[in-house]
Amino acid sequence: MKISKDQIQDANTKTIDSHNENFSFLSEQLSKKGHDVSNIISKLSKFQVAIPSWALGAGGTRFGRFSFYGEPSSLEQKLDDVGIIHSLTQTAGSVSLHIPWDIPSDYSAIKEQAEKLNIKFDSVNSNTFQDQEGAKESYKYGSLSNISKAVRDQAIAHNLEVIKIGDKLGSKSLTVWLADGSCFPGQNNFQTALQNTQDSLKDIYKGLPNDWSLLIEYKPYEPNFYSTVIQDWGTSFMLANECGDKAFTLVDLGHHLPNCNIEQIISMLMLKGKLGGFHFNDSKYGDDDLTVGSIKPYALFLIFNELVYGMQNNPQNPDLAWMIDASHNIKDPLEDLIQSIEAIQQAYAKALLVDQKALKVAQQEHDVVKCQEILQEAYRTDVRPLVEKTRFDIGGAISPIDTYRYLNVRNELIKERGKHTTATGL
Ligand SMILES: [Mn+2]
Repeated sequence: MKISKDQIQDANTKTIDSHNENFSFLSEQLSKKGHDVSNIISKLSKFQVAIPSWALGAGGTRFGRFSFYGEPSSLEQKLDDVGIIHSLTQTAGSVSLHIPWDIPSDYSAIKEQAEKLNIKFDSVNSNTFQDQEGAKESYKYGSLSNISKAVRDQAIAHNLEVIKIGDKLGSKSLTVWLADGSCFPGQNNFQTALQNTQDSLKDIYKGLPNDWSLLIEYKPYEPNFYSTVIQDWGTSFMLANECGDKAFTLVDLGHHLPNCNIEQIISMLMLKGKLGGFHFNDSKYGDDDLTVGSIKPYALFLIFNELVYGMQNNPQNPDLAWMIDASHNIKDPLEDLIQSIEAIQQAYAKALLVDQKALKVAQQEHDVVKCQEILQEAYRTDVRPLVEKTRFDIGGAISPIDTYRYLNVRNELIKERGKHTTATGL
């Protein structure tokens, strides 16, 4: 199924009048406060976030998985789903593939399809957290950190293969997330595991094309419950520095222990020019992969405030690879992703409203109350008409979720694909 421009325009006619009313009110208010509304809209319209190929089917837990009907069962169908989200939001113009779940059988056909849908190939993700059929070595006790050289070599070779696949598609970065670690004290020697990981990453780094980046993701626990080799930003930062200029840290919102100050981590990494990628999701307890902004919207805003500050003040930091890394198990995955995109755009818009000059003055005067007021003034602004206007101007839906339902997208997909389909890798 593809959504046409006419279908979106038709759906927009239902809400255009109330949207115009809301937007002109907000726009006037913001202009009076000295904001350049068209500049904010222009920044918002340029923001694109990648959709991971594994978020298009219903996710599962270790207790079970409940399929969502009409799921994509091939890479082609996954691209079509990203195309649907992109048509509605005009903000999801890239896909992040997971290898070996999404190896194309016909590269030129896949590239042609992506081009028609106006979708680019973002970072490619390697997988050494599960054994593949017919693999000689097992990752049960780790991959890049494994005590066995044969296992490490297999994992390195896999990553080099992923780079080759990504290169054929036009990707420009490799994301490495390792499940490596231990479940019990004494199981691993911490230093050996870290040293092996460092050496393996260096071997992968050597195979990186010149215009590529290596993004090193960290996570404190799960699937290992005693130690994880790359458990925090500091370890990732250290490994990236050891690898070289093309290696960066990737921050995933769900990969932190409770109450961690993620915005401060982002700010430090951007100052050092080492924040390479960013994965959005939300969580209450651990790596819950919930819809972005569904649990801690203020934290998301504070994070965006640092991202915006970094984008404006840290030319030493590269452009970020943005991706939604959520895969929930009870919602329609496409609606879930649309909600996430909406939350990301709202947080970005609010962060763009922070009066940075006034904040600097208040900080210099140690006016703590004023500092908080400035941030909350931006946070408490209802920016929804601004986000709607951005989407409308670039050909998207004023209300993507309503339009998705109005066009009966899920039923159309079930008609096309059948009820009981399962996305690869899930
Ligand atoms: Mn992630």
